[in-house]
This record gives sequence, C-alpha cells and structure tokens, in this order.
Amino acid sequence: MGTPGVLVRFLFLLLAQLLLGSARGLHNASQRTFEISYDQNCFLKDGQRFRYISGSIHYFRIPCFYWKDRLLKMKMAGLNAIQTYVPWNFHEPRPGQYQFSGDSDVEHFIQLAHELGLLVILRAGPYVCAEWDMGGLPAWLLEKESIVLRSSDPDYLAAVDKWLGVLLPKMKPLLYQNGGPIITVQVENEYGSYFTCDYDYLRFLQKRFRYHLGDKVVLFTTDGVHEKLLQCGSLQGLYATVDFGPGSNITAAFLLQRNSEPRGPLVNSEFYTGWLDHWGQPHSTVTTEAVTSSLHNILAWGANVNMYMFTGGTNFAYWNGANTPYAAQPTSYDYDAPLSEAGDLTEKYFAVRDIIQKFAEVPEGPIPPSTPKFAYGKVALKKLKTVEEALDVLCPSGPIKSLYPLTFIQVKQYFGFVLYRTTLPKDCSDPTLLSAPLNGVHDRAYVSVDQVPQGVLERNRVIILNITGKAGATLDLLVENMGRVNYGRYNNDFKGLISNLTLGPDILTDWMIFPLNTEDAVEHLGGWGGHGDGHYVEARARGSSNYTLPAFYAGNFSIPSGIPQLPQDTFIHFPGWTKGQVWINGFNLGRYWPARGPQMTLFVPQHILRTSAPNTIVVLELERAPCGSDGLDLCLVELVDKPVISAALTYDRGSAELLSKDPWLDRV
Ligand code: NDJ
Repeated sequence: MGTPGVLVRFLFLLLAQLLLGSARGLHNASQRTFEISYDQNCFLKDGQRFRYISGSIHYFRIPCFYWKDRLLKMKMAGLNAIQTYVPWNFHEPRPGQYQFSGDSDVEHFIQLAHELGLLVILRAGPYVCAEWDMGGLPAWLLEKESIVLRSSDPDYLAAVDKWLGVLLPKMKPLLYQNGGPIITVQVENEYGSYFTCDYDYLRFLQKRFRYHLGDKVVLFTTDGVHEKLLQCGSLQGLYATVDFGPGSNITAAFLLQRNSEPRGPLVNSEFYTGWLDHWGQPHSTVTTEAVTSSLHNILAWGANVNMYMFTGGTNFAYWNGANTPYAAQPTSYDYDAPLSEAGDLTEKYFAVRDIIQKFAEVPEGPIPPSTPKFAYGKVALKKLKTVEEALDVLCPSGPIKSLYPLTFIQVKQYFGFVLYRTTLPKDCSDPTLLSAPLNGVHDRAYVSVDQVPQGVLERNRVIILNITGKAGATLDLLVENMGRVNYGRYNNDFKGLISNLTLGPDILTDWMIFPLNTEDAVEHLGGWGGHGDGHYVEARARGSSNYTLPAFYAGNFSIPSGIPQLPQDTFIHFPGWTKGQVWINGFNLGRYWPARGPQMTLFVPQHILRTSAPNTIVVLELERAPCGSDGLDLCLVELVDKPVISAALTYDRGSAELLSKDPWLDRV
C-alpha cells in the first residue's frame, strides 16, 4: 500500500478512535458535567439522569494502609459514591502548620476512590461535627477567648478564609467537571442546629467556595428534618438536603426538603445505619431490619442517599469529640456500621447490599474478605516512671508559673494532659475539701499530695474531694482533656483548670503549669530498656479505693518473621486496668477505660506492628494499675482476636461508680 493509503488508514483509525471514545462516554474534562435538573427533579451526570447511593467513610479514622480495602468493600456493596468530611483541625494542628501527607493525604484518598470508580461527596466544613474534637474546628481558634465560632466573627472568618484558601485549591482539580470524582460539595454542617443562625456567615462561605471551586460544582447544605433547622441552615444558591435515620417518616422528611427545594433531587445526606457511643453508656446499635426496610423505601422514592456511617473506624490518639451534658465519645467509632471498625463484613453489610441490588447493579466478583485477626497473647508490662518522675521528658521546657490556673489554650497545649502543681497553704492533717466550685475541671484531674494519690475530680460528676497533707506539701493535679464538644452551642470547649480551685475556704494560687508532650516522651520512653523480662506474676487484686499514681508502663512482644500473613490486625485488652492511653511502637491507639466501658478493647491495625524487631507497648495508666504499687511485680495487657465494644455496664452503689462488666475477664 503506497504512502497515501497509509495516511488515509491512519486518519480513519484516528477518527474512529475519537468517535468511539466519545460514544463510550469517556468524556474529557471539558465535557464532564454534574448538575441539578430542576425539571426532572434529579441530578444529571454528563447529561444523563443520575442517583447516588453513597456511604460515609472518614479517611481520618482509618489508616491510609486500609483506605483501598474499605473503599473496595464499599464499591462491592453496590455504592456508586462515598462521602467524607474534611476536619480542619486534622490538617492544621497549629496556625499555619499544614499536614496533608500519610494518613492526612486527603487528595490521595479521593484519587483512590476515583481509581475504583467511586464518585465523591465532599463535606468540606469548615465545621463537620462527626463526633470529632470540636467538630473539626481547630482548638487554637479559642486563643481569642471571646471568639464566636460558626459566625461572621471577623477573627473566625479570617482563619476560615485562610484555611479554605489552602484546602479548596487542592480539591478543585478533583472536581468531576475537572476530571475528578467530586460531584457535590457540602458547605458547613447542619448549620440550622446552631444558635448563631448567621446568614452573613453562610453567604461568606458560599462566596469563598464559589471563588475557589468555580460556578459549576453543586454546593449543598444538610440539616435535620425540622422547618426551623432548614430555615437557619440553608441559603439561596446552596442546594438544601436533609438527614434522617431509620424509623423516620420518609414522606414527611422529603416534604420538608421540598419546602426548601420545591424542585430538584431528593437527598438524604445522612441515613443513620447505627449511632454514636459515649463512655459509660451502652453501645448503640440499630437493627439490620430497621436499616434495610428504611433504605428500601428511600431508594423506592428514587431519592439519593448517603449511609452514615458505612464504615466508622477509630478515634485514634485524642481525636474523639463529646456531647453535652458533657459526655465524651470513646476511641471506637464502630457506629454499628455495615463495615465494622476493623473493616469486617457484617450481616448488615450483606443485607444492605441485597437492598441496593434491587435498585442498582452490584459489581460481580470477590469482595475483599474481613482481615484475619491474630491473638498475640499476654504481654508483661513493667512500670517505668510516674508522670512526676518523667516530667523532665514530658515537659523539657519546664513549667509556666501563674498566680491562677491557665487553660490548655493559654499554655498552647491542645490535646492530652497538663500537670497543675501548687503547695498546700496550710496543714491538712484532717481530710480537707479540695473543690472546683464552678465545675472548672475540664475534664478529669488525677489528684496527689506529695506523690500520694488522693482521688479523681471529674467534670459534671465529682467536683469535691477530701485530701490530706502537711502545709507546704506538693499538690499535683494531672488534668486530662477528654475531647472537645463537637455538637451544639458549647463547642468553644476550653480545657484544663478553667476556673479556680479552693482548699477549704481558700482559693489556691501560685501554680506551676506543665504542658505534657506525651508523643515525644513516649518515643523517648519507648527506647528505654528493662521493659519487663517477658514473664509476669498475676497482678495482685486491688481494692477499688486505692489509686496508683499516673505512670507509664512498658513491655515488648515479638512477632516471628517469615510467617506469611504476619503481622495481622489485633485488639488490645486491659484486664484489671482502669483508664489511660496506649501506644504501640509510638502509634497513639487512643484511650482505654474498661472501668467505665462499653469499650473494653482497642483496635490495633497490623501496619503499626513489625516482625523485624520487638513491638513496644507503652501504657499511661491514670487511676489504678493492676501492678503492685511498689512497681516490683509485672502486670499484663493482652492482644486478642475479637473486639469488645459493648460490655454490659453496671452501677456499683457501694462505690457510686459506674462499672463495666468485662466479658474477657470471665474468660480467663
Ligand atoms: O451531621 C452530624 C454528623 O456529623 C449529625 N449527627 C451525627 C451523629 O453521628 C454526626 O455528628 C448528629 N450529631 S445528629 C449530634 C448528636 C447529638 C447527641
């Protein structure tokens, strides 16, 4: 064939490719559209009617090691979209310091969803609620003590504007119109539930979202199903959606949405598949039947739905939030969701998948299985140092001196612990009342005099405590931030001793205040030798009243190399321990509180474990360790293969303590 023939053939093939490409819907970015059709009352994707069936997953509650596993399980359930929040405080822990790598790499998370063919509903805040510390707002906003959060307070807006100027340009290339998976973007979160009801604030956000993201992307709001909520939570130009759970009257709910949006798609942005937990309250569950029957009806309405949560994950480190009256959420964010905290396939998962299959195509092929869990067994821990003994490592820059106590924010400490120290101004040989008359301990204080434990003060629960000691003795209060209120008007939740303490009739003054950097200290402590010698003696039974000083305990366990599939996920259990924080190989797994429950074990994702060297467990026990107070004998934790997050709670009238019944202890 001569040259002209080759050229003709080449041109023909090129033309065919172009025509075929566009017919297959492989739209290049310039042709991709995602919009609202007000006459067809639906979304349009590339001009075609589209209904999303979505599930919430929070990248900030799942190690990036597991992102693809969870996303693929969601895809295989028949979801065509996923929904995530972006917690501002997760990415800007200190003003102007940004974190977008590793477990904070939100762009990578969205790209992974895209690669799996999942669309993304981005709930960009700046406030997100979500049982997350301060609803995702960074605590450093409270450095202006009078700031009015979620309003047109100029200092708040200035910080929001700067943050949106960092986040939204990262999101723009990921918009569906620009070739990415993001189809809609939520502005604020259930704003109608907040007391400010400030339209200037919503208009500011709308303007800034439009400035950074352009005019094409669908911006929306979400509010609970009540007229007043939609009144304050929605704004012309932001598509109003609602949220409601199983058992709600769907007709009434969507009629309410129609009040705000007479035309356009019906959307439930949070269809609750389970519910949140609080320490000391029974684990929340929602029956599969309730979820599936309601989901079926929503889908039969032709409505768009996002299941909150599809997989909950974990509040690692100190990230949990709280509700009011003050009640902190636990480390587990299992939410009784279709995928468990550890990503396991539950019967709810398959039941939901069956419902979706009645309305949409569910992918064929294997579903990634629940990951195997390994019981590495008991690990002996040995007491390393009390907090007091480790102050040089925990607070290397030394204390801040102040006549009256300062809050965490005032000493620029946002999470974890601050030690407040003063001396007894008088002799207290007879028990003398230490009190927080204005309920100013936020949230728990572990009290000692000259290194003799005296007991615990707790926000809303214990505001007086009898102490004894000689004049001039050292009075220590280790104050723990248990998580900031994430919902409602009180989310300007200051931590520490936020008002004066009195001893008898006298106000205590002349404080030394030690912000504690636990993360660096644990790294340092983790390197210490002498973590117990591998065997342990059964911990001596301890009376319920005798406290031990807050102290660090450490131990090692090895995982043999060369065994396929090891290391595997596991759960850590704390037989006989009371309350504290736990790290493995420097990774802050979160809070444990088996004395209160309902959570008794913490999820340990396999990627933090190693076979190449011993794995170091560090425990900071705040109240009562099962080891002898002399610290000579060892005590243990146990790595087990099943989680316990729903222990039965009992109330011990004798000690007026709420005590949980640890099913694991029945086993041993
Ligand atoms: O938008 C909120 C979401 O982020 C709506 N929720 C969810 C509960 O899981 C979650 O916080 C509510 N939170 S209604 C308030 C609960 C008050 C007890």
